[in-house]
Amino acid sequence: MDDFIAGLPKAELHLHIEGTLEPELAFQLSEKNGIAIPFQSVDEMRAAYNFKDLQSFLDLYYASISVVLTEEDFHDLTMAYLKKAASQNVRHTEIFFDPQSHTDRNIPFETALNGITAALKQAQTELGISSHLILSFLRHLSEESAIQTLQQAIPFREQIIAVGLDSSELGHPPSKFVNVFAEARRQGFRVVCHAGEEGPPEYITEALDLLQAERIDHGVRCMEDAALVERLIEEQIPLTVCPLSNIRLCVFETMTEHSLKRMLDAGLVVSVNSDDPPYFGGYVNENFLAVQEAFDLSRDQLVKLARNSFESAFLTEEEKQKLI
Ligand code: ES4
Ligand code: ZN
Repeated sequence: MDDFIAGLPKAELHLHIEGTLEPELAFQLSEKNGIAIPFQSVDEMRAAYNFKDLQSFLDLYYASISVVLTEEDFHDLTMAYLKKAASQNVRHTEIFFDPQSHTDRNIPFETALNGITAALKQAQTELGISSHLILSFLRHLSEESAIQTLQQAIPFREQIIAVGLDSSELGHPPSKFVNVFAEARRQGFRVVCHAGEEGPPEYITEALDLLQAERIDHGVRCMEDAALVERLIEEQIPLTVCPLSNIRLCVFETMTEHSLKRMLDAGLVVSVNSDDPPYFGGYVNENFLAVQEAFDLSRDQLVKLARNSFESAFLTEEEKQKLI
């Protein structure tokens, strides 16, 4: 089954570029940039990837990105992920970046954006992997801060396909961001939203009704609301599920309790993604393997999950056909 999963053409639609920082690169950048990290070794850093909930992970995620400073650093971070993804037969990626986690430490918006987009272009040519970029607002910050971030993105409108919403979910519902998402839609951005990871099914409904989200990130708690599940199927709203992330952040205790199989059986458009791979113990193939083992998924079910990833992407039918 390992070989079968490895051979499947896949799209990865739920991946935070800041969350792809491997400890080895973190130490290299720490030395190069003279920014200390609170760990003695790569092993000690990896051992700290032990989380009790989303917030305990986010605290380390925001602290760790402090070593990434220059355009070249953003390029190298992005290129390292794209090489890994291409090696796993990922043909297309839609990558989140969190500009506020950089502008808040006085790194210009365009430093992050230019480094990331340079790597996306290089990987298209050198690795044959295509990519889109999604600007994600940090939901623990104010809507005003999100509006400022959207304004910074306007000159780069053509390089960013969509806007999203991530970070601490509980207490920061989609309704907090109605105005900024309305403006983003007016500017022509597509819309996705993290919802129903730690937050209740009502946040998924808000993301659909108030933000007009076209795709839901995680959404695993939708199974608590039968009417919502019916709607998600009816409207064919894709859900980008990240199985290892959900286990590491204690959304589910064990993989056999994860809602992915029930979601798939219900007819929801679910895909498998890696979220923040070094932190959660695996890239996309490791995520596929973990769910295959937990649910004894058949080859047909694995093919369905991989096909769903292309169906859920912001690609034209013609672009999809070329990639599969
Ligand atoms: C995230 Cl797993 C997860 N959830 C919400 N926001 C995030 N940012 C990076 N990873
Ligand atoms: Zn995420």
